[in-house]
Amino acid sequence: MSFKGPCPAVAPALLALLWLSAVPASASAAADSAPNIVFILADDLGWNDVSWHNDQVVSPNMQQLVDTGVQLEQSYVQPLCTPSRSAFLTGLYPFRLGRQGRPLGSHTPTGLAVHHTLLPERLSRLGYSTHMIGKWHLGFCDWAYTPLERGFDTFYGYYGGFEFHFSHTVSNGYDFRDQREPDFTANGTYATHLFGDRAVRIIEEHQGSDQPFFLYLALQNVHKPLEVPDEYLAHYPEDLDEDRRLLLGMVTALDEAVGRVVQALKDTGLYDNTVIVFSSDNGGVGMNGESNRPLRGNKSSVWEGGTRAVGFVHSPLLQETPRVHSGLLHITDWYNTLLALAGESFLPDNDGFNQWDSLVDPSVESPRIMFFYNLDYDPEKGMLGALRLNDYKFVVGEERDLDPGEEPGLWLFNLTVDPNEIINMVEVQPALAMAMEMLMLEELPNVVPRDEPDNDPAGDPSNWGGVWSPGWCDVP
Ligand SMILES: *[C@@H]1O[C@H](CO)[C@@H](O)[C@H](O)[C@H]1NC(C)=O
Ligand SMILES: *[C@@H]1O[C@H](CO)[C@@H](O)[C@H](O)[C@H]1NC(C)=O
Ligand SMILES: *[C@@H]1O[C@H](CO)[C@@H](O)[C@H](O)[C@H]1NC(C)=O
Ligand SMILES: [Ca+2]
Repeated sequence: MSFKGPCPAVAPALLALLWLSAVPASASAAADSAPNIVFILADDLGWNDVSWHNDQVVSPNMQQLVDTGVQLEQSYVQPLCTPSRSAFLTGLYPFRLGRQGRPLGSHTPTGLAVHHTLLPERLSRLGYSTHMIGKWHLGFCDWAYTPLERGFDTFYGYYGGFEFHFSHTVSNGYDFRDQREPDFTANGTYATHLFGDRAVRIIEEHQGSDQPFFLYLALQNVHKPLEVPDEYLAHYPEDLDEDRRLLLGMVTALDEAVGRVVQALKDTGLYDNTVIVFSSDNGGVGMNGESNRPLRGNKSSVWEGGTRAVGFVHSPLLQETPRVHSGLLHITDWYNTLLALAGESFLPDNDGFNQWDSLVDPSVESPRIMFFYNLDYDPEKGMLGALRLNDYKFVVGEERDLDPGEEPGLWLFNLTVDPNEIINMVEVQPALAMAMEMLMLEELPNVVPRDEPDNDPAGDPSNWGGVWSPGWCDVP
């Protein structure tokens, strides 16, 4: 089974390009001792919400990592939480998993299909200890869907998609666990502080150990509801839009947690052999109209504002830093990239590429030239989604964030000259538009229908002592 195979119906030039992209990834030689991996995923952090894109933002710790690391400027994710997290942990496009649609709700009786081996399980087989902190959002109606059954040795955080940051409740239930047990001691403490504390503790526990670790730190900030301890607001002018000020305060709190992780790595002597990756899971919601500026669109859409993520890699193992990396990278790439880094010599066949060599060495180009922003089929609307091929992006049927009077249709953009998706080239380059549409149509038979069963009241916390809990669905 090959997911990257080219399609015979396209022009020969395109075909040649695609063959290039189909060369199997090879694992690079692992470091003398496998490095520790810290993967930090921010929630709903927008393009314009970090200090390296907007000097109003106070994020000095992350800025420091960017200033001494590799800033990712062409790093793409899915438009929403559950799809991005599914892609990260499987190396597969969400449309292969039925997860290309809406994020999972806490009453939804399903989860990330259990027959896929997730990244932590593979790292575990390579000798890593594996830790997950923060937001899961890949299903919990049965224990089989939860982090400790999917390859993580430890879990500290919440199962759902969002909740209040101090009370750890959403709707009528509490959602916060340490391993498998509800942890009521978290009640009243800001989640990002708790997650920072736990990350520091895990790092300290590894001091002096020969065993490498993988820490997946899925921070709650800056997802709504907008809540942050007052101290972080002091960094921003009082006359700023109130929501904007809260959101930026949440960025600064997130930044502090990142800084504490780095300090703990340095204090324990683990820093020199650690790779830190940072990414947002999707673009900002854009309620205040500026979080992804100047990109078009917001979270939930395939426009750049929803999918072009802020991110960086920082590690003493990287060469010729600082630098800005403009090679194409997709969230499915981390699976094979991190496995290669961990010393895996037989990388699985999935939608991702091993990007490690291109991240380490500026003379190595990204192996990726194309990716699907999303792909889906709706019986009434037909094909939906977007495809990237080198400079070009082809969009089908997007309904969100349209200009006044604009209808969902077909768009073609040369992002190299038009990164904000203003000039539709469909009429100017119809052959290219058609070839890209063909590539999407060819892939359409591989789209697994959305796995979106109706909510099940059996999952309601009123049946489970007021806590969102597993145990109320069947696993197919
Ligand atoms: C959390 O603490 C508040 C204030 O003490 C209390 O009212 C609430 O019931 C607690 N929540 C849970 C789930 O224990
Ligand atoms: C989303 O982004 C656009 C910019 O493309 C902005 O004008 C709009 O207000 C945003 N929409 C929402 C729903 O926040
Ligand atoms: C996209 O625009 C850039 C900048 O003008 C140009 O160099 C490039 O050739 C264009 N891409 C294609 C494939 O036409
Ligand atoms: Ca998100």
